[in-house]
Amino acid sequence: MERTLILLKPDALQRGLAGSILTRFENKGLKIVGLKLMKITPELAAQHYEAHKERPFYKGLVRFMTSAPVVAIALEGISAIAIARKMMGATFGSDADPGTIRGDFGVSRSFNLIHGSDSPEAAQRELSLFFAEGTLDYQLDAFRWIYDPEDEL
Ligand code: D4T
Repeated sequence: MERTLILLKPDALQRGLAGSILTRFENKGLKIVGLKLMKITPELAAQHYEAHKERPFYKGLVRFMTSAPVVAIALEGISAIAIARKMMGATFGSDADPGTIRGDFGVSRSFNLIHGSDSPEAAQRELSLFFAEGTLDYQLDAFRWIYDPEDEL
């Protein structure tokens, strides 16, 4: 089982898409182990996007991410990181395939609705940034029907 950090960015919440996007992850069979509405501080944005510090879009990205609340979500599942990334689609809505979150809900080349960790190392780092208090351990009864225990768990 893997855990990954998802952020529903300010445009997702302002456009009333947070519920629709969360529903996609629930429908897929990913387990919610953390969920909160929060405002990202400039300090947290700087830590989260440290790798992009020198990129020309960095300032605008931090401004956007701190401009309004986001929904932070921790999801659990087998290959949760890769599955969530696939569901998100390509970075820009204009390039993302139909059927993906960015492909279905956006066209922008900067307001791209959602963030998802891109590796186990990134997931661990980002979960500790956004869920410093930890995520939840509990039994999701539906997992009995989402995974075949004989070959998957
Ligand atoms: P995130 O990190 O938000 O899940 O997006 P991606 O993993 O798909 O894309 P990324 O790391 O390359 O970019 C991070 C973030 O910066 C914005 N961005 C990116 C932008 O505004 N202009 C740009 O030219 C690029 C490359 C969008 C996502």
